[in-house]
Amino acid sequence: MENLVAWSLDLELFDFDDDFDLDVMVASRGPGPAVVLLNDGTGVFSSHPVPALADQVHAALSPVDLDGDGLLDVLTLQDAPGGGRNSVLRNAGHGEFLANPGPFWGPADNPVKLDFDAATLDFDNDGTPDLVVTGLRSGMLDVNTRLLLNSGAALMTAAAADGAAFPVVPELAQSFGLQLADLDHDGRDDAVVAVRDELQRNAVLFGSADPQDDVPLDTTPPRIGVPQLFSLAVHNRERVTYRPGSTTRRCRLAGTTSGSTRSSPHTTSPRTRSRPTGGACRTWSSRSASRPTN
Ligand SMILES: [Ca+2]
Ligand SMILES: [Ca+2]
Ligand SMILES: [Ca+2]
Ligand SMILES: [Ca+2]
Repeated sequence: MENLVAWSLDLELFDFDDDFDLDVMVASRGPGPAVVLLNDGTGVFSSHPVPALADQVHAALSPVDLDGDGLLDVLTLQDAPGGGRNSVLRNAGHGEFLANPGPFWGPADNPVKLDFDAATLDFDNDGTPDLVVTGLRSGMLDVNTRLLLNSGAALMTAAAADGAAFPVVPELAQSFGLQLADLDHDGRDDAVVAVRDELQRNAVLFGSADPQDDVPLDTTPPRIGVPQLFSLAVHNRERVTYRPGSTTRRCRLAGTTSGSTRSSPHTTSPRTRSRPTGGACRTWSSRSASRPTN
């Protein structure tokens, strides 16, 4: 097997080119940039050069739709050998990405750090994925775990408690991995932290409402996006043709009956009807799961 990356600390499977199959992105600490392998839909992968990654090496990556356009963007962490700033690669569709446009993550909220992982949650319940990043503490008082709020156009450090999502304690000085979930079902996100310190155990921190933590209740249901629309269509035995930034066509398959589909209580749309008549296709906007445009 060809060795494409010399030093890699992360790998993600996601749909890089928006054609509904899983592709591979491999982080690289160099020499050489990250590697993207596109899936042809049958499990055969081929290298896909990405100009936005050409000058970049990084420690970790995380796919997430930051700007809410239905296309997965990519966060990259430590974009330099030995540590650096983080970046946002914004998905422009069809496998093309723009490096930190705007900038989406400006220098003031993106200092040079030794970040090794990022996890998302909608901390402020405004429908946008917010971000917690963590990594190695570079000094006694270095805030190595931060909460960043996402306006949909930029990431900004949360104002609360010097920007720390977690306390600056020795136990969390070498955080290498982070996952967020509501483990105790109290409506507040909790955190599981992987620690690279032989003297410390991995940690679970429970979100609480006390003024020091101030983790709010999660009151916002997940948004319906294109993947959910696709899965509804599969359930209804329909064929879906999706073009990013354009329209989505849904066609009832021959020999099937159509019906209405209720969304779950956790979706934003109370009901999505799916009754194409006479076998005809219907076209939806790619931003809407429930309103035919013609
Ligand atoms: Ca793909
Ligand atoms: Ca996006
Ligand atoms: Ca948010
Ligand atoms: Ca909880």
